[in-house]
Amino acid sequence: MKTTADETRLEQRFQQRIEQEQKIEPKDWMPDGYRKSLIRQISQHAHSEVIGMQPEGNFITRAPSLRRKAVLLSKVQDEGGHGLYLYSAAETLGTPRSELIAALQSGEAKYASIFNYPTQSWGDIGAIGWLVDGAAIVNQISLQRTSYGPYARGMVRICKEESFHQRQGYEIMIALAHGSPAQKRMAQDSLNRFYWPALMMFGPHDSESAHSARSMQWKIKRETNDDLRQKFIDQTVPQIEYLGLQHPDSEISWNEARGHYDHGEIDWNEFYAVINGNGHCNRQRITHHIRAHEDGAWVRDAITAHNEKLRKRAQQVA
Ligand code: BYC
Repeated sequence: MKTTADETRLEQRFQQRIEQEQKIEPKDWMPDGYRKSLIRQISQHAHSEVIGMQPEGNFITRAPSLRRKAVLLSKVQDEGGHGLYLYSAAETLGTPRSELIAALQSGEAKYASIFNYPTQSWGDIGAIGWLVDGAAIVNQISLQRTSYGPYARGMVRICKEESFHQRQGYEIMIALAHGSPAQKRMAQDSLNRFYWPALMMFGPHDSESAHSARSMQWKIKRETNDDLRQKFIDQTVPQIEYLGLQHPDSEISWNEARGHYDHGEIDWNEFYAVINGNGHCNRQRITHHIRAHEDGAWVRDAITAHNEKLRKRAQQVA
């Protein structure tokens, strides 16, 4: 049995490895809190990818051309793939996928608040690719350096795909913003509705963030919520200017001394209402997930039966 002194030594050694930028791998010793925090963050990240398929999936049958439809279909499929890499990464920490999915469906586990907003127009598909995937990339580039090996490696591939997603969204916005007056109005309306929720994707202010301090110490997170949000705000200003649209934040202004844009405040009441289950689409998203999951039960059963058959055959041969 391990004594407290053994535990302390293990923790010190663990933290030393983190400081030396060594990746932590599934079979390595890790503090319980590190394991729990990773399972929480990686599984919520996976849930976000999968639930995030719904708002865009809503427009696959309504895309304005065959090309747009093919691109959107492929993008939404990519998101499902990201969910699968991330569930696999979470499973390496010892929690089966069925438990992770049960936590999503019961409301115990969160997913990104942004996906509880409805998609109302084709412009929203542009705004999601540009702003939502754009915000996700800013976060995920930093997560490529996260201390847990499987999560970091998953992020490298995800970032490559997200960069295509961001461009497809911005390309839609360029077409609309430089199109007819009605199309330009559509682009502006989508920007207005998705800008603030995109900023909320980075989480609460650092001063309010329950997990940031520990996660930064363990290098699960490499940059804080506010620092990442500022990066996104700064990169988005010239993109809005290029589109010739009006910035949704009337307080946005360049601060020469800080070398960053100053900005208005997020509506935090709205943020907390949405993450606590009271956004426009929370119930709809989970109901749909449960239905799709139940519809897919036969596929999981078939895979289990097939694996069992292979296992028995291998046993016989042996
Ligand atoms: N929405 O202490 P904090 C995509 C929760 S999908 C909901 O700062 P942390 C895409 C937080 O979980 C990419 N909940 O937490 C897919 C915590 O609650 P719990 C999604 C939020 O973990 C399809 C509490 O608030 N990306 O790209 O240190 C189509 C306190 O927060 C949110 C990721 O998931 C939120 N916005 O930092 C298109 C990135 N913010 O767990 C696109 C991975 C906070 O105590 N995750 N909460 O119940 C992260 O980087 C971090 O988990 C966060 C939050 C920055 C999100």
